[in-house]
Amino acid sequence: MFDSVLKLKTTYSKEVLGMRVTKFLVIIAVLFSFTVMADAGTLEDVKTRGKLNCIVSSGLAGFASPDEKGNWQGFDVDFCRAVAAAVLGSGDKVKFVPTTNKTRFTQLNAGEGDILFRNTTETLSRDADLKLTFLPVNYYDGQGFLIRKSLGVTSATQLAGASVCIQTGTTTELNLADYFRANKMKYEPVNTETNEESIVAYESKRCDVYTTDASALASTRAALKKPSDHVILPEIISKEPLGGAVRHGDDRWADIGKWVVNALIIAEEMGITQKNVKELAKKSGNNPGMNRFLGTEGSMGEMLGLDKKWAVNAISAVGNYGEIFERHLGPKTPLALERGLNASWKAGGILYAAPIR
Ligand SMILES: N[C@@H](CCC(=O)N[C@@H](CS)C(=O)NCC(=O)O)C(=O)O
Repeated sequence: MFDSVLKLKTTYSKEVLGMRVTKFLVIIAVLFSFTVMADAGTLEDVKTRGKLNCIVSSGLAGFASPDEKGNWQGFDVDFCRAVAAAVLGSGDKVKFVPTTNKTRFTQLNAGEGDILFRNTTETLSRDADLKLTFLPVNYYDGQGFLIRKSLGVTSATQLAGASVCIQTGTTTELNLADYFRANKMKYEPVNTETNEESIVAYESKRCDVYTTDASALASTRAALKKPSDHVILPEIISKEPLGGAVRHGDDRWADIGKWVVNALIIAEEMGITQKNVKELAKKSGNNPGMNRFLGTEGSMGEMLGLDKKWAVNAISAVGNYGEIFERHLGPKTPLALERGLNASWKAGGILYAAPIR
């Protein structure tokens, strides 16, 4: 090394050498800043800001909508609150960023939100082309049809020639085209940008039928003037695994989102609830898995770059997955949805989170 420096000294004048060193340092600095950018530091940004910016929908009762006092409520909202609680210690430290289907990914990629929970289906193109990292599925859904009973239609196969309300920028419009093509039927699309617009169009009979995720249809039907005049057809024409998402390029942040979702699911499996979590976390018990979860043993929080009470804080803020579901979507809510596929694998569903160990 010293030899080569000597050789450089003899070959180049001090000025040329100086320029080369400067150039070299600039390149190193640029490469370093790219590495930092690729590693994004969302966790640090959120901690410095003291708030999580969470991208949600513009309003879908049960999933994300502001109540009469302007407080956001819903299933997706609680996932935002759980992440905020795990990272910042309080489920209230969230700024909700309402988006349409069309703008949600651009807004996430532009940094207007740190994370997205917005009735969003994981697909290959959204991952590989739009560069989103999906978190574990938090609602297994599928696309259905809502129609006025008076039309006498009992199956989606009778929808040839129908006018169909759909929202742009969704998997819904792509599935609809596939379904009608495969069944050699024609339809007339009536495009809208939000659920609210779709409801107006549907109620004013600008479309015969409204299609979207079955969970959103349950929410929409409950919001209609006379829900019992409308029926959801039996066909489910697609798979819609709904989940949170973050931008590509920040693995640490993606890990945090992923393990918070897993923690909510695992808490239900373990019988850890919003009510008992603080008591359970007071001391180490003789269930090692529970101890790891509660942070009374091991260093799971530390590995994520979080406090050891990260999972306790998340559950204290919103409860476990089952509690969130019951509160916003379950049989006692206007949506009246059954757990179905979204039951824990221990109760006949397919919710199955990777272990915290
Ligand atoms: N899961 C599908 C469909 C999403 C979707 O259409 N969501 C509607 C359901 S009605 C929504 O969230 N609307 C609320 C809004 O308009 O802001 C996707 O990811 O493309």
